[in-house]
Amino acid sequence: MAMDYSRAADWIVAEDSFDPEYLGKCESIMCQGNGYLCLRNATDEFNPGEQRDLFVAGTFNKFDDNEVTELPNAADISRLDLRLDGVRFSLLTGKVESYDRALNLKTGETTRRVVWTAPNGKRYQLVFSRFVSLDRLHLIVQKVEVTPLDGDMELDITGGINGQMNNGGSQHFSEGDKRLFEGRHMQYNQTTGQSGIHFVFHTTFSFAMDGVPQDEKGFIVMDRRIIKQEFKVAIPAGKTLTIQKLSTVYTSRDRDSEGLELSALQEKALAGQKGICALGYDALLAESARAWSAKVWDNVPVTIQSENAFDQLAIRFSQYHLYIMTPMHDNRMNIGAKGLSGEGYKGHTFWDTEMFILPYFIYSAPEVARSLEEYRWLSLPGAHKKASGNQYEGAQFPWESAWIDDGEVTPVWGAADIVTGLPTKIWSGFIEQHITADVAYGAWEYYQVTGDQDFMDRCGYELILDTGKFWASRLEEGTDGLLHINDVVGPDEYKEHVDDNAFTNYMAAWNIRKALEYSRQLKAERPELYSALDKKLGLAALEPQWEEKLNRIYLPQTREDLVIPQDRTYLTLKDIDLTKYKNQKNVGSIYRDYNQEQITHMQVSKQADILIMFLLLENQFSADVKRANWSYYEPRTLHDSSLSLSTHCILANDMGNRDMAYQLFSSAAAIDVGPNMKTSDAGIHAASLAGIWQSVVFGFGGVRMLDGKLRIDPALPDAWTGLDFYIYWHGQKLHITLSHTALNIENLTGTETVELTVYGKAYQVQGQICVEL
Ligand code: IFM
Repeated sequence: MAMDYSRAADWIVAEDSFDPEYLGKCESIMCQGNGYLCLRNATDEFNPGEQRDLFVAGTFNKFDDNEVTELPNAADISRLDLRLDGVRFSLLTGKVESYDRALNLKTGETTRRVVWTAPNGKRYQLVFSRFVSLDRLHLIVQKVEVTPLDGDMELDITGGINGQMNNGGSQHFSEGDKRLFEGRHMQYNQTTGQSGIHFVFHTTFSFAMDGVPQDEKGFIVMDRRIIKQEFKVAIPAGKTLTIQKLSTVYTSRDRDSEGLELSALQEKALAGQKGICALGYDALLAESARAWSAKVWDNVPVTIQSENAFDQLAIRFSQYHLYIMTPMHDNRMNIGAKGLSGEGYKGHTFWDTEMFILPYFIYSAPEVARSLEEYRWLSLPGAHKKASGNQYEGAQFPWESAWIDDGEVTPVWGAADIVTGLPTKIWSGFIEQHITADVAYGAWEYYQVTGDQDFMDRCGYELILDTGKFWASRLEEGTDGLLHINDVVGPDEYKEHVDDNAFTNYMAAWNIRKALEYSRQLKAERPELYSALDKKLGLAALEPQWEEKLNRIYLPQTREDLVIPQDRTYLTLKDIDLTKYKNQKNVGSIYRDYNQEQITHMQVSKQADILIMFLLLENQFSADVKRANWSYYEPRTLHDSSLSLSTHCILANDMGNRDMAYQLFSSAAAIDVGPNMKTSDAGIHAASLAGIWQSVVFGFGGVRMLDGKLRIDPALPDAWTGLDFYIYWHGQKLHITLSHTALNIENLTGTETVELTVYGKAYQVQGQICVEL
């Protein structure tokens, strides 16, 4: 079984055959959603080992005190049991004569075409299609077309709503009401045990024979946590029966349903269900496809001219997932590390948002970026709780976040320790602290690129000042008279309990510097806002502290060979031969030979650490320093986190190593959509997908915001002849077209002049400019 990229130019990601060993791959990469909900693409028929997931953003629930809160796996509406002339349809039996399963990235529709010979020798053609509407947030639509190929047939269809789902055994819901309305609309509701969120589901079947609607009467079945209908339909030879199943999900977490009694929510959801039933699959699909075009494909497309069609497919795949994973409708929610595509990382939000995903939205859909940073501002109470719980001041953001007032939700125990035989303790929730500066950086980056003063006044200044306050309290007095940040995990999670992780210290210093700068600026220019923030945060007392501490914070410096120590001990640790792990097929193989404790004492890195600093604080480091550190750390980095490759790709391009950059881009691009069938079982890699866009636009496209200024220093890989993309800068939409010899920038908005530099030369664009490269 393999992925099929032969229709990449037609926006199609496909698999060419069915293999029950690899169900997780397409369940994840072909998941469908709209940021409100997301349905994993488990096949309609049951398969052992499948992972059938339906998530609604923000509906977190904590099963019990031994577990952390997570996104509950809601009732399933996707399963359909079919019996063809009395024989259960299953690709594990009989013979699969032909098979094709495809995701059309342009429309968001998946289609699975099968010709199947049943064990009794009769042949059938089945086409399964489904989509989740991009703009009707509650809607999931399925269609199955069944054609007998050997004479008349009788088809039994069973489907409905199944509340027996769980998350790895944890059942998050209590059972609720079941009811059938008007003989066709099945209703089921369930309520989360701890957070008390009501979910109301409806599903409705309809049938047509060769396009002519049929009035089929179903037999209603109710069972424990299940409501379903059974239908029996005769299909004459040469005819095709089309089954449509339209489903909706509403929850009491929905902003426009807050405070509704369950009965009112049920009524509202039923009315919604009846409304969409009046429309059919094709009309709803066309409407959703139009929404995809308007929002993404006609608005901010990225076009790569290359002989290698996979590159174009990969960037479209990345954009597709960025929209289905992001709760654009509600600023109380953020993006999970696996989006909404699987149970991995429990739907929690990490630094992945600010460092990897946020830039996409800042430059492509600033209003979405604003919503993501408003989530952080709304989460400040949780950040205060975390800081004070650790005897610090200000806002300390949780390493993993869920609902806005949850605070820290990182699980404490993880995978097996091969030496002790115990679960490994996950220290990130306790001491991976750089996230606090990352959040502040995200807010600042949003402001610099958009100029959104209203956001800054309401949320941005407070985020930067309150996090600056945290860092001032976090610094530790050293015997050398300097201030240190001891006992942390940096971005490289293979190193635990380290002192003075360079990334953490530099980012903390950046955060404090920005806080001081803004505090002074507000005092001088915005006395009212300053006084409100001073009252909240005590700015007058903080300013002298910030100033004094900035002078004494320890920032690891370059050695003679220009290498900066990643932390106090990294460069003194033993080197081991990493060849085996560098050539591994699947990530994390080092854990098969060593435990975390042993890995902490070797010069081996999981992911980009110091190197991210060179991107964020680019102007602070010379090209020589970047090159020296790249050459030192990359050979010791296993890229065991999917976050690693895009950072390396962008830096490789910055250093002029275009071949290496392209190789790294190709590896990053392949993580989810690529041919390895085991990479995505627990869900797609959200940050890495955004990293593909960063590699293209920040890497090869050369776009960067540096100290508030736009810089475009492009360098295309040899494999590409052109690149075309759009970015927003201070409300102006720029269309950027690139070849190896020319850079064309058109200001499509044209209401203001955009200033930028290209390879050190300044330009102003209100209309269009062309720069020879
Ligand atoms: O945030 C990342 C981390 O950097 C590496 N482990 C996985 C996390 C979630 O993607």
